[in-house]
Amino acid sequence: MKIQNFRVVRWLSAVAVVGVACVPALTPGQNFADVEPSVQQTAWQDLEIGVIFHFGTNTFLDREWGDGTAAPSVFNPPSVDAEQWIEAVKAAGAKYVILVAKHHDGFCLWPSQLTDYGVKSSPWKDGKGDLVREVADAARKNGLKFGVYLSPWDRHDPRYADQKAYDQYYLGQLDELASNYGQLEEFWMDGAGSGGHTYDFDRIVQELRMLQPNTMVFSDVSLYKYSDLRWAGSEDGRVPYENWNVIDRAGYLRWRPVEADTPLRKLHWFWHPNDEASLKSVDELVKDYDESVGHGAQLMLGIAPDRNGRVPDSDVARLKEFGAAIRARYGRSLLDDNEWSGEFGYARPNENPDATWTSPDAHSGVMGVKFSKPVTLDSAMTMEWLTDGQHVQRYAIEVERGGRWERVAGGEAIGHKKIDHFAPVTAQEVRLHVLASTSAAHIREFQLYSTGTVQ
Ligand code: FUL
Repeated sequence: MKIQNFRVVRWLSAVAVVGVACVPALTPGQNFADVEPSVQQTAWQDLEIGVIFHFGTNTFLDREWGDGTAAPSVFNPPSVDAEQWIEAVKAAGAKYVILVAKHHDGFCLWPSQLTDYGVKSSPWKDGKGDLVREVADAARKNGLKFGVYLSPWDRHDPRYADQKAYDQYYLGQLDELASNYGQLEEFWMDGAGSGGHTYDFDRIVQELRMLQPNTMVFSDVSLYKYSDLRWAGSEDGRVPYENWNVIDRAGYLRWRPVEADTPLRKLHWFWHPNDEASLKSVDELVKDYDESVGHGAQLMLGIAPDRNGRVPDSDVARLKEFGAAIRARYGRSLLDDNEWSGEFGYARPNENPDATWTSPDAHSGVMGVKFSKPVTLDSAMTMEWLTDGQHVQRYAIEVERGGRWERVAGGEAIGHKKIDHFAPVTAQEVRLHVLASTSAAHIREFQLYSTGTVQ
């Protein structure tokens, strides 16, 4: 089991050295800046974009929340193609996928031994299909991480009326998913619809941690006690700035990065007929990206395969356009395409996330770049190296004009990533000015862009 954000009182190691027999006590870190992420959390934050697939009886019945009465016979997609799903989301830049293995209607997309209500009673593949397996395999084959959503709220199973019996059932289903489908990157626990029902989540999460010690537990507000990452509080795919990784939500401080989920088709997680008009536009998706990833959060797009079992062409095209738009804006920076000198020279994060610039002063610092000739820029991207915690508390992006440094952007938190847009400005020297930091600032990447999209 992962126990995070606890610091051993320093003198205890000295006590241990002199051989005093005592069990070291753990004291919770009480300062925000002292709380550090787990290695799994920083690795997860590097993924930046994920998707969640909703597909089930609702897809065939034009519903968002099934009431648990749908006959398994309605689930009969003629041409499920998990590879096509994964290719579609990969084009958008997704690095991980979550499959809703069981939504609130209780219908299971894997052949659970604990209920007949699921694919095994459907005509799909004569009841021999296993969609969890197909999506997990396709994701991993294409280099994407895989995780599941297992709805606690179950509107079909009669055991739901008996809390103890249902806990046992949910635990059994969790065992199946956590034992048979390899490493789960993320496990979605969703409190939706559960008002009035009590679950033994202490036991459930303990079991999950035992079987999947590296999985990231997502939860909404009601289950924060257990979460390694947190819900953004809306389904907009946007996170208000500033966004800090350490928050107090269950009486103690913990590193809890944010996942901002939003359906690609506005308000619809499941596929509905004649619904193309609700597809988010490329501009809306880019804004989602800028206000989630660009605010140091994760963007999770909801994708809804249709009744054929494929991501519709319109959605495939939109995902591709979105991926292309992000690459066009941020794929190459002014540092890639111009000569410059200065305190840079780190690899890009995916090449070496641990190459950082550290401010020589304890609480502030300046790093800059001088181009060989003036450039026009309208955006900056800054990443903090978070392994030691989130330290920067105020910063500015400044350009040199007429012998003076002018602020063009800035703010408080940087965190995993901060994207700043500003009116186009032409300058030869640009710097990141860390104005306040709880200890030495660690900057992992600083890039400048001319996106041409900022007025
Ligand atoms: C919510 C659910 O109620 C929605 O149907 C959807 O699955 C969304 C991702 O989470 O809580």
